Amino acid sequence: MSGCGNSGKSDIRGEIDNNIEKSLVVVKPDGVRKKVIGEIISRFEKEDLNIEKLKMLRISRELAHRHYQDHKDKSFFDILIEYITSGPVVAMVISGENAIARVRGLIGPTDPRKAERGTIRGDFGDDITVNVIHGSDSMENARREIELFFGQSKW
Ligand code: 3AN
Repeated sequence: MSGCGNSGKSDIRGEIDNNIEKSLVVVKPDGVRKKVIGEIISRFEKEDLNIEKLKMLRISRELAHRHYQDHKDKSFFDILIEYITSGPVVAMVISGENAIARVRGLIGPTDPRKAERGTIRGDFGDDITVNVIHGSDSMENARREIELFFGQSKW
């Protein structure tokens, strides 16, 4: 690294040295309906990931638009918003070494039909929209999403 220590990285308080990351995970409405919240949390805990924060909420249309802002021009955007706001979800902050990639590995690819058995989407997902769970795909998005769901907000 550049020899600047943790200067400029005070927001993560030196955790970068151990590759400790945080990921926003959301069990989507179909995951709640399918009664797999406990099973999903258990899979993360068995891999020694930490559940730091957790809450159940109904995602508003405003939060949905902000969370999925990168997809706003996609053909599936309206369907995605309908689906993610269709029932309660469980949002969590999960932390651990390389948590972002490890969580994504446990979740599996976006399309459950391409996901292996043993991954969360492979075991519980229906299709590319109704795919059980969200996990942050980068540190930048994780920070943005955690602030959206758990920051000083009104949700
Ligand atoms: P991931 O959740 O695997 O990171 P993204 O970020 O590309 O996938 O997409 C966000 C969400 O949008 C997905 N979880 C899925 O519900 C939905 N989605 C992605 N691609 C499609 C698609 N081609 N058609 C319909 N819905 C999609």
